[in-house]
Amino acid sequence: MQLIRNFINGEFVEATGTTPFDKRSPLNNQVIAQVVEASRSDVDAAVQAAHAALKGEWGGLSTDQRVDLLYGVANEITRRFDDFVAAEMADTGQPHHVMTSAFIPRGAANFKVFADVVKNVPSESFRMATPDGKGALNYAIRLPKGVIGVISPWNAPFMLMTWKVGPALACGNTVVVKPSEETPLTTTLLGEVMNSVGIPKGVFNVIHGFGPNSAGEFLTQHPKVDAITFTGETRTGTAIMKAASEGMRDVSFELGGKNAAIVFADAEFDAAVDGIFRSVFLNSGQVCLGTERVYVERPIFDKFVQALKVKAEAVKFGRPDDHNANYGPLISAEHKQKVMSYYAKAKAEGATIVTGGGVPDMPADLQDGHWVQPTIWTGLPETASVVREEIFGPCCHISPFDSEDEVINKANDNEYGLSTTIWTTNLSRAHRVAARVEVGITWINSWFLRDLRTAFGGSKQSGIGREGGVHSLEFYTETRNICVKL
Ligand code: NAD
Ligand code: 6OH
Repeated sequence: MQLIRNFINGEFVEATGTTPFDKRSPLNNQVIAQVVEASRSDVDAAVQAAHAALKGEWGGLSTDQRVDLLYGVANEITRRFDDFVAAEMADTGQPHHVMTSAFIPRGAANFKVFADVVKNVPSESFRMATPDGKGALNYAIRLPKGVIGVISPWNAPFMLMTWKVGPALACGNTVVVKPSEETPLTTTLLGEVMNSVGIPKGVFNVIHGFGPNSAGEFLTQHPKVDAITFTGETRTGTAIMKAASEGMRDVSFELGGKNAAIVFADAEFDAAVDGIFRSVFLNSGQVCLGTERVYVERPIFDKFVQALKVKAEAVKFGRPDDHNANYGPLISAEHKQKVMSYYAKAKAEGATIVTGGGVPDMPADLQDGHWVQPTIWTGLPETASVVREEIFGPCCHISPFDSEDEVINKANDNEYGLSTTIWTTNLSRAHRVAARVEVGITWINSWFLRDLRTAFGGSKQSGIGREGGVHSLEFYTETRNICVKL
């Protein structure tokens, strides 16, 4: 059985004083690896290594040298593409084509894009007048913040972890990463990449374990962690923010969502159905940006519901490398239980179940996996729990609407504000509605189309801060102004 170890100061190490935990396959619940759980002293060793690395070779590199190393990381990820694809498929059970077309290439891109940003973005400078007429010159320099604690989730583990590690390293920081306990494999593999391309020891560290009273909490409580970047549930963000308040550490949070999609009757119908299908069901609905509330203008409501139902019923469940399959399981038994509890609530609250609502029939070798049916509901009021709460599963509720104001009010009537997708061929309306939906990320006639230079993050309870392009510099560097009296 494979043993997944911590990666501390450039070495794969076993934990001190803890018992390894099981990593199970989402496909059939079989144990596929054992993962060492970092103790408080392991976490301390990782943070101390990261701290020491700031003062060592890494801290002395020029921007050009750092950028070259990060390009090396990206190229090595690409060279070992198949290893990353296999590891991520083993962790999440999601289809091969999702890994190869999106999640793994994004891991490499996350290093390149921020290498380019730090190399090319100038810093500000202001000349000012002074009473003696000679003036002064102000200019800003950006310095790394220090040791960044990176806490990442299970739904797109490699993409979301590198989305933080890329900019953190590009800006000259060092990192200690705590991947989700559900998905330890690709983050660990990245340790091998770091060593093989010559990233100095201690710059990238990985500690495994859980949240409360385990590696996650130990990391966020460590006084030598200078800032914490976290993607995960809003509730977890609250706990991390409390820990970060000790010592005034900065946080960057990408949190939950209950994203609304808005489809106007003038939308290109087939494109809208395809787009909403992806936004509801990609990755078995386990995408933070995914849609769980669909609002469709009344004239096309029935036709739209029917078309989405046909597509949802056509998915083919199966193993990631089964080319006849295109649909994976949920991540864990615990998550399946949560999603199924919402399927039960929808029924109890009186939903019309357009399709799904249960678990699919699976062959014997996959019967113990965490499979659930893509599910569509209609007929519920806006107060229903499946319309209000993040489920993070392959499901949506579809409601009709009659006016722009009505649909905007409904879309905004939620504590979250991560993303939205709007479908219309009326250009003025697209811009008008986009500006009024209270979210960080809006797509018009598309979904999850990502330009990594743009601001990414959530409003309301969906996050704090923006990452992407120059926006990541705000979090991963400390800006210092230098005023020179001439
Ligand atoms: P989670 O909050 O349960 O776990 C995320 C990470 O936090 C894991 O590594 C976990 O071990 C760790 N953790 C848990 N409790 C902790 C604590 N007290 N202290 C320190 N670390 C702790 O989230 P998840 O279930 O892995 O991911 C799903 C959630 O993530 C959903 O809510 C989803 O919307 C959100 N998400 C948001 C984005 C975004 O960009 N906004 C992206 C992906 C996922
Ligand atoms: C959430 O599941 C997906 C988040 C996506 C990103 O963070 C990204 O950068 O595309």
